[in-house]
Amino acid sequence: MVPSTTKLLLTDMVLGVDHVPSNYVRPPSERPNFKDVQASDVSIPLIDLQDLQGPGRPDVVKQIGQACQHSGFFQIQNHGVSETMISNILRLARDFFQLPESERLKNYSDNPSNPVRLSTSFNVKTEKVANWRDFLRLHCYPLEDYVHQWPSNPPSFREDVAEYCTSIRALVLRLLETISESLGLEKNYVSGVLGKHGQHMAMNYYPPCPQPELTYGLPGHTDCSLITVLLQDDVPGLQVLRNGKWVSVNPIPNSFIVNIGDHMQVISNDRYKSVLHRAVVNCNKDRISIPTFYCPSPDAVIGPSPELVDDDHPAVYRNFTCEEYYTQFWNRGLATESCLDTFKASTT
Ligand SMILES: O=C(O)CCC(=O)C(=O)O
Repeated sequence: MVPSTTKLLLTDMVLGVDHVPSNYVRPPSERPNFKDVQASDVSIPLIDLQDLQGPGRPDVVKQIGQACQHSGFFQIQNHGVSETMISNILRLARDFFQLPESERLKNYSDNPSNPVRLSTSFNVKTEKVANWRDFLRLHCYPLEDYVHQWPSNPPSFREDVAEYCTSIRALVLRLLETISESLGLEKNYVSGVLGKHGQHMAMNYYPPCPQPELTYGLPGHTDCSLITVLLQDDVPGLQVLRNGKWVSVNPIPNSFIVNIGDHMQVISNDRYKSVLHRAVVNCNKDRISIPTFYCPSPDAVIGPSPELVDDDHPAVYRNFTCEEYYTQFWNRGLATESCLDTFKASTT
């Protein structure tokens, strides 16, 4: 069957394909290589946040600090976001991607700086090989600046997503306090250097793929965020690089996956690592994931915390504005070399 090349979105294009079109096919050396992936949940710590407000707090802080240092990723349970809200947001995302094409396309944009953007792959303007993903990306903080621009269909979209964003922001702020403490910093330190703060959310939709061994939902990348809080449905797809091996993170119902992003790596002066991860696809089931990227506002200046710099730990990065970083991130496309290399402190 000949795929329709006239479709803007993968969701509509896949209806007619029984093979992966050539513009999605990775060169052999860059393919997912499923037989080399470790199937394991144990290497990504699962941390219970129940005790964060009680006498057990120092232990939770320690667990989070160790996870940030050694894995760059951890999973959380008892995080305060209700099961109802979680199932509701996953259903809403699915409902959005099942809307008629003409309704979805009202939100289409290929401009990465657009605060509401339904698009496909990663950056269709710059990339050479496409990714097996459609996504809706929303700016979410402050809510009142953005909600009125969000999709109005499904009808409860704005209200439900706004509630979800508010809950996730509260969770992120608790996590940032904990992470600050785990670095030996004052608990409001990280939140205090972010300017007005920024919160972006994506709803990723990965349709079933006839040849998942040839392509990615998203290839290996690190996140343009301080931390990312990811919700995934019950279909596996996320893989994390650990000790040079890709490890799949199998979904645990009602948990979130938290990872350190590039900006936290900078603030921590490389103590905490922004780790490569990727999303693979499969031939049977579509998959939804909903990452929230918590970030500094564009005018915020980010650099290593002075308290984490000394003669034994010289500053690894120069100070830079997040605007500079965002421009680099979106223009270069997803790549396994970190975008942070450009922001390294001069050693001369
Ligand atoms: O779908 C996933 O599990 C990962 C998503 C992701 O890494 C991203 O949206 O940046």
